[in-house]
Amino acid sequence: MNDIFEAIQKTAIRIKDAIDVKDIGYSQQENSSGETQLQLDLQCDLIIEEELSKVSSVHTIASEEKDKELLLHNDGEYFIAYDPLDGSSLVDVNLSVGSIFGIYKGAFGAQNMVASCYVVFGPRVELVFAQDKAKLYLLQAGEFEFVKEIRLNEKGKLNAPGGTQQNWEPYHKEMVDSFFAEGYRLRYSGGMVPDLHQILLKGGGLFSYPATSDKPEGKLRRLFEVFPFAFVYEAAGGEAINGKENLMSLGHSHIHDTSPCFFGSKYEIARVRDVYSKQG
Ligand code: AHM
Ligand code: MG
Repeated sequence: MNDIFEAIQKTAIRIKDAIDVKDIGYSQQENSSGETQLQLDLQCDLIIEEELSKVSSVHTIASEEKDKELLLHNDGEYFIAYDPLDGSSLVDVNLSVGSIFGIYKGAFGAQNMVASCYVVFGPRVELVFAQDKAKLYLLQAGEFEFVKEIRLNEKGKLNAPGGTQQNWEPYHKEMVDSFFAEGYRLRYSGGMVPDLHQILLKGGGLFSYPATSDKPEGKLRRLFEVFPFAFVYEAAGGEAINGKENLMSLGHSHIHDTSPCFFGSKYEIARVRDVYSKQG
């Protein structure tokens, strides 16, 4: 597992460089020497593929940018699903973005997850790696240094409601409003990595991406986004559900399957469970 953690750190340093030097992320754009530029998220995908290819314990990878899984080492035991640059359109407006990694043993699937990791590319580069605990690291002078263990409070103050409000169910809107009525503050950038990171570091709150009329299965992908963050939130003492069930108890039938999802501290998730349990 340490070799995987080290490889992820290398990808983070290379992705940070790619974000910094890249002509702003439009695909098929020509650079100053007339070469076609690779879209930034595809470039990040290749960086991760290249670094994980060097780790013999990695059996197979699946990327949000690839249609199919890719076998790397027949003798490896780990299956890694990653989103190379989540929220990549936010790079163009200079907001934070992130990479997400779910590390599974033996096969992809929430029940097989053994570790999870994400990297936030903001004013600073921070990395959270979760096994039994969620640990925060900060990139300083080319090295990731351990900062602290992350623990959520029982109750937070932030509310990050995803999806288009027009397409929310009325009971979902009522629930979101009930938190605002209680003093919760809106914090939503449109990047799940910085939005979920903020809730984790500020002690708690709720991030939701519900089923909507246009996206009945939600938007966020189980293997690359939903399960990895569910694992981190549970390791930090929070909870993660799809409305009724724990996200980590869900299956998947395709690597790109999505799910409605709610991540938060215990108080907020209890309310979500209560509201959603009353729906059919
Ligand atoms: P992406 O994988 O295409 O970048 O989309 C994922 C992003 C998440 O980071 C974010 O939480 C969500 O899409 C925002 O969606 P919306 O604008 O519908 O709220
Ligand atoms: Mg994504």
